[in-house]
Amino acid sequence: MVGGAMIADAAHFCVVGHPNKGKSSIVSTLTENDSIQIGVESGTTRQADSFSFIADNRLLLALTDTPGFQRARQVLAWLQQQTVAPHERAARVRAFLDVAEHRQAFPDEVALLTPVMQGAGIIYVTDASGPVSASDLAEMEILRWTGQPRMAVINPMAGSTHQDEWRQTLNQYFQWVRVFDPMSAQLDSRLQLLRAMNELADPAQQRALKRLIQHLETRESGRLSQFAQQLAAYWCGQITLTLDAARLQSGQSPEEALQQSLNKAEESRFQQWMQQCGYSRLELETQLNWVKGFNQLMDTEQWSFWGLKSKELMVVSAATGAAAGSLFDVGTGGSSLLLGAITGGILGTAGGWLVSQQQPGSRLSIPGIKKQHKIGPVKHPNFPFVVMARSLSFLNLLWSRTHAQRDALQLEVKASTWSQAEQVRLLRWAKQLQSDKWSDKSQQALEAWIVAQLSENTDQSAE
Ligand SMILES: Nc1nc2c(ncn2[C@@H]2O[C@H](COP(=O)(O)OP(=O)(O)OP(=O)(O)O)[C@@H](O)[C@H]2O)c(=O)[nH]1
Ligand SMILES: [Mg+2]
Repeated sequence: MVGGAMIADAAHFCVVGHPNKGKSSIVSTLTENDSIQIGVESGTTRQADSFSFIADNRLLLALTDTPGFQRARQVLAWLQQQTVAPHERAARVRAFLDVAEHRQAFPDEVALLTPVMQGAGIIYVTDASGPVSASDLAEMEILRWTGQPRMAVINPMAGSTHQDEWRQTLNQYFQWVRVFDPMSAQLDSRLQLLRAMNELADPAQQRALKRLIQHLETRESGRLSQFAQQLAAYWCGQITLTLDAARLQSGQSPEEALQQSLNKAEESRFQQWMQQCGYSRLELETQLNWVKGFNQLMDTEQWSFWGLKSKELMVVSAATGAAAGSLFDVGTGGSSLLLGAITGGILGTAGGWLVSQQQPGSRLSIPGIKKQHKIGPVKHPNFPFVVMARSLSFLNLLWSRTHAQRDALQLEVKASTWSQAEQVRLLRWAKQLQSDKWSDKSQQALEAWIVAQLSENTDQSAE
């Protein structure tokens, strides 16, 4: 049941096992739901609850998260009180559920066996961190008595030191046994699990699972170009962002206003990506935890972490300014730095270099309000790097994350890892944008470069 309605034609599996073995984490990753409670303490999940994966308005998969087995040996003893032929075992489990007192005596077992006996398949979760105990065996035996399709997952959360022993035992009770880590499972291993569910399920559920597998595959291949286009559009928007000076709130400095708008644009872009990937509550952190308020684009004092250090910046800026000269001709610095905006030293703190106030009639004025002064765009040569590094980093992390991971996102420093030729390219693109020389070709080249950056990361995380 999901939301009180019977699940017709959707695949339905119940995630069961000992307390605190990562059951909820698995449900969270497979249904892409980061609102499911996961906790270090045993007994986080107190009642069975179903979560669904809906694609194109169709409920394709329902997973029931359950509390862990608490009294498996006693339940098995009750089941075995009578001599029961193998074909009568499922009926015996039903009889167990029909005894009203069992709801008080065995609330967790009743909660997890009820959906199974209503037709759900079983995903049994263990971390294989200790030897197989008598109560573990009782759990597996009870599940075998249900007669429902059964698969087992070893969640390697605590080293899984007894994997061989567990694997051999699980093979006796389950039709499919694999390692699955809900914290790091990329699409490939999720698909592997779904394909196994597909093999075990009945024909109606198989249709739903096939549709789900196809949906995930198509979505993944579409995401690369979708994200690249979105990132390119966002970057171009930030590089050329200007404000109308006449609309400044009183007492607000042009720098403040522009910084606010740029921060907002980043925040809103990040929020949209979060939503697209199904995250409802992600926090942004940095690897420099001791610096407070370090998580906004326009924390300019910290730009050298995301962007380039002063020396690198000097070299790359000079190379970009020197049209036909040597790429590394630092001697052309000063006058040929990006857009000629830097005169007082590249690493001046937030101040005059950040903003150019254009005169009426300048190229970047918006038609209709040409007479107004424009604030922006930001001309510091590190700005294009910082915007790109932060957003690429955010997207990479988001993409390789699973919904069971609940720690804050820690952006990584990126711009300095790009080759000097790439850095020069980025600055040239920024320069073209700011001088109105942007072309479709530049746009395509920028998107292709972003695709390469994103693919590099997804390839690495799949290894
Ligand atoms: N390192 C690591 N930790 C994990 C993994 N899976 C789960 N955890 C952690 O283990 C703890 C328990 O995870 P849950 O998913 O809540 O486990 P559960 O089986 O639902 O627990 P109960 O609801 O209490 O029965 C949480 O702190 C998780 O963050 C894993 O694959 N690796
Ligand atoms: Mg749980």
